[in-house]
Amino acid sequence: MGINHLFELLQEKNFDFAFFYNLESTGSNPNMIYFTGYNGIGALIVPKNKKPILIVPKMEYGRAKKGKIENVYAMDKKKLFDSINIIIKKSNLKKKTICIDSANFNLQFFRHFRKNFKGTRIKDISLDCLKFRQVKSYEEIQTMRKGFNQADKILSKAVSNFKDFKTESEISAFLEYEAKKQGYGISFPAIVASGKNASEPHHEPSNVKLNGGFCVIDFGITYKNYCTDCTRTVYNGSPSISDKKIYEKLLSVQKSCIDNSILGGNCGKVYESCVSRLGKYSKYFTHGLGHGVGVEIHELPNITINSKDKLLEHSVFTIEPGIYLPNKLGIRIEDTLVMEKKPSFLTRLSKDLLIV
Ligand SMILES: [Mn+2]
Repeated sequence: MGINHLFELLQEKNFDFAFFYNLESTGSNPNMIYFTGYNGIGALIVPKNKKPILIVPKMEYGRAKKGKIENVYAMDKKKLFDSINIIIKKSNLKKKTICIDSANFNLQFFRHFRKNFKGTRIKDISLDCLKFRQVKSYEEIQTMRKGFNQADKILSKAVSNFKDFKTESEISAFLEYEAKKQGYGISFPAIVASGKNASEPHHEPSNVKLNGGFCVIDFGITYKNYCTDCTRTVYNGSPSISDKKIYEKLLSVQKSCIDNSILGGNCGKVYESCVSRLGKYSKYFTHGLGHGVGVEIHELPNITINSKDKLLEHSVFTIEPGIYLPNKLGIRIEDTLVMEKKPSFLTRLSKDLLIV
C-alpha cells in the first residue's frame, strides 16, 4: 500500500525516480502528504531502488521527521534546486527518466525543472497516483472512521443548537470553530444554505437572517490529513405535505443509489440509476452523484454521467443526490461510504427529516 505502489510502478517501467514538490506555505500537495505523512514545503524524491528522500527547509526538519520518511534532509542552500542537485549527485541517482505529477506541478516550476534536468525524459504519473490513493489501506480506513465520527458529532451539535443561530454564517462559523477547537482542519468551507439560497448547491453562507424552509448543511473536517464529507438537510419551520413528499422522494432515491453501489460496479451506471429514479426531478439535479474522498476532498472514483470508474474494494466515496428548484428550494443528502463486500457507512447521522 501507499508508497509501495509507486516503487512497483518505477521498477516495472524502469523509471529512475519520481519527483514531487510543494512550495506554497498555505497550500499542499496531496501526493506528498500521502507518501510522506508530512504536510509542508519541500520536495520528495522516490528512487526506483533506494529509500525515498524528503528535502525540506531547515525550520521544517523536526516536523518532517515525524512523518513516514527516514531520509529527511534540511536544505542547506537557499535555492531548492541547488540542494536537490547535490543530493541527487550524492545518492548516485540516474536521471534518464523522471516521473512527475502534473496535477501538482506549475508551469513556472516546470521551467526551472527543465533547466536543471536537461535531456531527461519526463513521464506524467498524476493519474497513477490518483489510482494508488483510490484504494485505501486498513489503517487509512481506521483513520477515516475516526475522522467521520468526530465530524458527525460536530454536525449533530450544530443541528441540535439550530434554534440558537440567527444567520447561515453563524452556523458555518460554529461548525468550523468546533472543528478548530478540537484540533481538526476543515476539508472545505462549510456550506449552510437556507430557503431559496439552497437552490444553489455551493451557496456561500451570508450573515443575513436564516430563511425558513429547507436548510442544507454540507460540512467536512480534516483528521490526520484525511477529509470527511457529509450533508444533511433540515427544515426550519413547519413543512407542508409537498415539502415532506419531495424530501421523502430524495431520501428514497439516495438510499436506492447506495443499494445500487455494488462491489466492482460501474460508477456511470450508479449515476444513471439515480437520474431514472429521480424521474421528473432529474432536471433539477445539477451535479455529480458522488466522488472519492481521502487526502483530497474530491478524488477517484467519479460517480458522474458516463464515468467508467469502478467501485473498487476499500474505496471511499460519497452518494449525494440533490434536488434544486431555482429560487425556491434545495435539498441534498450525502453519505460517505467505504466499499467492503457492500458499502459500509462512514457517516452515521440520521437522515429522517429533522424539523428544527
Ligand atoms: Mn461531497
